[in-house]
Parts: sequence; structure tokens; C-alpha cells
Amino acid sequence: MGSCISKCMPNKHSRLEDHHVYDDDLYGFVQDKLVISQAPPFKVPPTPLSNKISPSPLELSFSSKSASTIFTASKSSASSIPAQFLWPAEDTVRALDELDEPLIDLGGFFRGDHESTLRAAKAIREACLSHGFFQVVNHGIDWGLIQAAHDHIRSFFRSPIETKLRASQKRNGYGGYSSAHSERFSSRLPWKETLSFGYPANSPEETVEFFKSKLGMEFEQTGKVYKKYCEAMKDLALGIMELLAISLGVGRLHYKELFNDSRSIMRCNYYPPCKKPSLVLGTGPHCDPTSLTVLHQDQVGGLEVSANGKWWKVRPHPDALVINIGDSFMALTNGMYKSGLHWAVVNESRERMSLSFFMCPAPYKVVRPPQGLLYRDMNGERKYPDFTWPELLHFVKNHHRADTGDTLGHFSRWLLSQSAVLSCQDPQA
Ligand SMILES: O=C(O)CCC(=O)C(=O)O
Repeated sequence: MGSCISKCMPNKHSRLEDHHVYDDDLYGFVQDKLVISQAPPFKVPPTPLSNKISPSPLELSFSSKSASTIFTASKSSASSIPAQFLWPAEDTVRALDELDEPLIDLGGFFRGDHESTLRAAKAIREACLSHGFFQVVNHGIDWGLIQAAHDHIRSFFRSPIETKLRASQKRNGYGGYSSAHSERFSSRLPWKETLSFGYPANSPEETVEFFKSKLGMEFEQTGKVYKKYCEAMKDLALGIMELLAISLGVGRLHYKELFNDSRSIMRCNYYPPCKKPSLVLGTGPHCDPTSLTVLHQDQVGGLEVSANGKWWKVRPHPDALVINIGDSFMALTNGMYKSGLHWAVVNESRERMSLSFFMCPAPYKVVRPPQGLLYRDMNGERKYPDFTWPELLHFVKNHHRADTGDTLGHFSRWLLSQSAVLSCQDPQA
């Protein structure tokens, strides 16, 4: 059945010839200009019995109550937890030990030092083969800018609810203010408020425009700070793309060029204190569907990562940024690098904030692993079909709740089922 679907499946994305110059730094080999015009077929993996795609968008009913009536920071000190915020027992385990993710010094890489670059790439490779998380220091981002980003967004979250609701996120919208994601879900709500907005690398003024148009001129300065913050995060993320390419032994600029016109997403998370933190989750268990996440967390701590069947704390380092790869980068390595499962827990007495910058490919770019990697390390066998970022984003917004797991597997099967329907409807197919 698998091979039938893969043979019949119409290929929506044109296949360009791939030219890959292999980087011999890490592995001591060079394969010059490997040209393969036909991408190998993607084989449909079986649907795991325990993890079926929800039959309808979001298995959860939409709550008609406004976000503010369900959850606001001011109500969060209540000692009884509303039922919508309770999580199943398996999600109430808490990490005891710290993850031993590498703390990578990027100073040498940015100075162009060969040895330090190889050391950094090697550490990144080990982390990404295992759980996908590492931290970076000497990343070049001005501490004052990080501080300003926290200060501005703290003021926003402390604003009256009427102000925050001016930027309300629509049910399946892509940006805005969300109170516990209650505009989309009515159970297993995260104990947090968020503000999300886009950062298109080619049109960065849109970030300032978001703040001005949604929240008014009093937030123009916040918009300017975040435009600068996202610009700095994008430059750092592109540097890490270079290191990821070196670590995989593909052309050094391969991923950097793929993401040079990225449309990224910025999400600011505010976790109020909670009297019964063991019953709730600040952010539910999920893998980021995006490509590369650069997170700055304050010193309270709360990020936890699943690795080797256990949850681990990710210790906040005052000068570090936490990096993890997401599902769409995992697809770009044909599943070789792991998009790590993580969640955020909340604190009994302290509020916590984290700033997540998610790098995503430009909408027209096809997410597909480099041919050389595929043929060198994986016999040319594809694990995921070609897709674009808007297709994956549509799926996670409309057909899947990320904290139910295996987003990429569900998405691949869904995409193929869509293609199969299209080919049945198209008499030419
Ligand atoms: O707050 C954190 O540490 C994690 C946030 C997160 O996972 C997210 O924004 O997707």
C-alpha cells in the first residue's frame, strides 16, 4: 500500500537540481557537486495504533467564553485550580536532575577560528543526535537588548486585561495575545499568557506595525525593541544554521541560504505563580514545529526536556541562550537530528518569563533534506514528504494539538491523504 501511494502521489513541488559541495572540515571527505535531479520517493510509514490523527480539527470543543473570563494573571493566585487547567497524571511528573546539554562558546566561531568552530559543530552534532537541545554563550547579543525585551514585555503583561485584549489572538490565528490558549482549547490549558507576532526578515517593519496597529502608539517603542531583538536573533540563528551544516557535513551555507529570507515567529511567555504547580503545566509537552528555536529564559527556571525516557531540567545560565531544533529542521535532516520534546513547569511563588524566537522557512521554500546527506547516510530513503512551512503551520493550527505528540508523523500522513484526495479528484492525475 505504501509504495502505491508514493507512486500515485502527485508531487506539488518542483524538483530543482541540487548542487552540494561537501564540507570536508569535520569528516575529511569532499564530494564535489553531487547532482541528482530526481528526489527519492517518500515511503508512507504505518500509522501507530496508539496515536491516530484526530478526526476533526482539534478534538476539543471551542469555549465561547472570552479569554479573560477563563484565565488572567490576576486570578492566578487562587488556590483551587479550575478544571480546565488540570493535566493527566502522566504530565504531572517533574524532573529531578539537570540535562547535561552542552554549553557552547560561540566566540571562536564568530572570530573565524577553525578549531573552535569544529569543536562547536561537534558538540552540536552530539546534542542534536540525542535530544536536540544545547545552550550558547558569547553569542554576540547585547545583554541590554535582552533586558529591554524582558522589561517591555513585562509591562505589557502587567497592563489591564482590556489593553491586552486589543491584540487578542483569533481562534486559528497566527499572532496576538492569548490567555491560556483558551480561544482554541477548553481542557489541559497551559498556565500562561502569551504574545506572539511575526518577524519577516525581508520586511522587519511589520513587527513594529503589529504593536502600533494592535496596541496603539504607546507600544511603538516595544515594537522597535522587538524589531531589533528579532533581527539579532535571526543573525544568531543563521550563524547556528552554518554550524549545523558543518556538523552534518553538508555544504556550509546550505541551511543558511535556505533561511536567509525566513519569516520567523516571536512568542513571549508569561507564567504567573500557581498555588498548586504540580497539577498544571505552563506549556504542555510538545516539539516545536518550526525549524530552530532561540530561547531566553529568566533565572526562575521551568524548562524541562524529555531524553532517554526521563524529564530533565534545563538550568538557566545568566548569559546563555537555549537552542533547540524543531520538526521542520528534523525533516531537513531526514530525521537524523532530533526535535526535542519539552514542556515548561510553573513556580509556586514566582512569576516566570521566557522569550522564544522561532526561525521558520520562507513560505515558498520546499522543506527537503539535502540529497548528499540522504545518499551518504541513509541510502536515499526519505522519511517525510516534501512540504512547505505554511502547510505544516496550517496542520498544527487546524488539525492537530501539538501536545498530543508526534506532530511530524501525523502531518506527513495527513499531507499524503490530502494529495491522494487531490489526485482522485483530478482526471488528469
Ligand atoms: O518557557 C519555556 O521555557 C518554553 C517555552 C516553549 O516551549 C514555547 O514557547 O514553545
